[in-house]
Amino acid sequence: MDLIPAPSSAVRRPDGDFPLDAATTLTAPPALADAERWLRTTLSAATGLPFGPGRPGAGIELVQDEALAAEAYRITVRPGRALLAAGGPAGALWGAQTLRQLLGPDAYRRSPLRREGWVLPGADIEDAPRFGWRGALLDVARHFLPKSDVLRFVDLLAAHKLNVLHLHLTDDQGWRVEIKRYPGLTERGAWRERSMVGYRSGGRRDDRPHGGYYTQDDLREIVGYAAARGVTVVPEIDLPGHTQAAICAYPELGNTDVVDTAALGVWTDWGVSHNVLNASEETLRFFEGVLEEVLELFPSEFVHLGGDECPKEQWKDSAAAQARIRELGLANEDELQSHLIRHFDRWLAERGRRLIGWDEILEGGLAPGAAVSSWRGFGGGIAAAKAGHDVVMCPEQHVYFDHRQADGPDEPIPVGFVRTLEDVYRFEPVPAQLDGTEARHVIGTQANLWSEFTDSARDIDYRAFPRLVAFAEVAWSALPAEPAERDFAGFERRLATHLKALDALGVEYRPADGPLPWQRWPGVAGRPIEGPPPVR
Ligand code: TNX
Repeated sequence: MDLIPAPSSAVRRPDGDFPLDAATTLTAPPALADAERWLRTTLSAATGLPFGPGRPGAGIELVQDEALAAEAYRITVRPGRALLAAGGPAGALWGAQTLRQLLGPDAYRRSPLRREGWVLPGADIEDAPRFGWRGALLDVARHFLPKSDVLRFVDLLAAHKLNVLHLHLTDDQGWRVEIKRYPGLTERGAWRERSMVGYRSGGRRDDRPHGGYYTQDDLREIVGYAAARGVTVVPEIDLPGHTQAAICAYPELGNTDVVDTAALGVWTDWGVSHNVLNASEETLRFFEGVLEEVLELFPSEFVHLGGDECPKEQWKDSAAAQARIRELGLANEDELQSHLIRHFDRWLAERGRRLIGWDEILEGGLAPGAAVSSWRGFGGGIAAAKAGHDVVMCPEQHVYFDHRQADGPDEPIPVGFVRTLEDVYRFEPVPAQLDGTEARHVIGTQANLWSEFTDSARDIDYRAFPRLVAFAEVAWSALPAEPAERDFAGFERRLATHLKALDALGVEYRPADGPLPWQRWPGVAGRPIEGPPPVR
């Protein structure tokens, strides 16, 4: 049956095959309406069969089974009958994805190649995810990704039972979310004059303006579309660093006593800008205003506030920042950063939400309710989990999919580490240093698609696939007794079928033997890190 990600158990019942035809019905209780609608729409388009409503006890039937966990499901296929029992709406959506997969790669097309011969193979399947947070980050700040491509990416996440889309909405190079009370953020902050092409050392620029942003209605649409597919969108508003786009729109947000922030533009370089927020009360109020609108758009429990890579030079030079440090009784600039994060940790908690930030938020003391995205390796995540904080493991040495997936002169824009499909398949999110209780704080894992060196959905497809397929199995499927027992050869066999599904979906994954000519970026400099990633 070649299922990916591998289910907890799957038994083929050759005498249970269920041939589908125009009379095959689809029923579900109101609580599972999202899964019913998705299944009817998707399977009707691919097969040309109507899947009209029917009676319980016949055809394809979705039911809720309180004994199952919310994301768990069970599928039983017998002649004339396919029963999908799910713990809740999410489990029903994941089971629905499995039903499509059981029909084979042509079921991923949007119009029927044939109207006959559709068979659900007889089977007994039981399944539930290993982690509750199975994420991917899209960096729509460095290069804007049109809304239609974001919606398509949501479909791809859901097809792999990934359930978190972390949208990196703001950075030095662009502000991508409409904020009604501060229109300048997008009027000015969403556009830049040009971009670096490749790494700084190559000295290349494209001299072509770049930009774009999502209106609040666009974001409501994305959030709703994702929710109907089991995917939660977690917004990221990065602060206090990675904020040059906001500062150029509202110069009073910057360290005006050390730089002429009114002269800044949206940054046209990659890297870490030294222009960071000041720590005044007014700036806190400004971002509370931003976040009030963000909370209205994104119902997710977690809100990501970045906190990464905030250079402290301007705070060291700024009399205002130093006065603020004294006034607040803080020891240094790290504690000032920590003060800002703590402020928003509290502010979010008062509104029933939780803060998540990059592992730099550990520096100067972690805010009480904060969760950590561990990106500079496992260390931050280990420290946070040991201190009782929740952690999403996304170490750059393993799951930064902007990094290349093979070594070779044709591989586009060599940044970071080489991480092959097999490396990703063997990635283990829970480090051995954590005991059982601590390990439960690893709520999941995430692959990050930073976009300095990808400027279209085609580039993202190439970087993300097929590695995201391997990653989905890491995030979803149960861990074998020994991590070394991960059966990569078996995965590759199943992948051969799954690549046909990706072909049917129109995903431009990296071919196993390397990039096609138009997938290369000849002569564009990167910054490769040679050798294997450091041991955790
Ligand atoms: C580090 S991950 C960053 C990003 C870059 C990425 C490139 C993180 C918190 N910061 O801003 O895009 O490296 O790989």
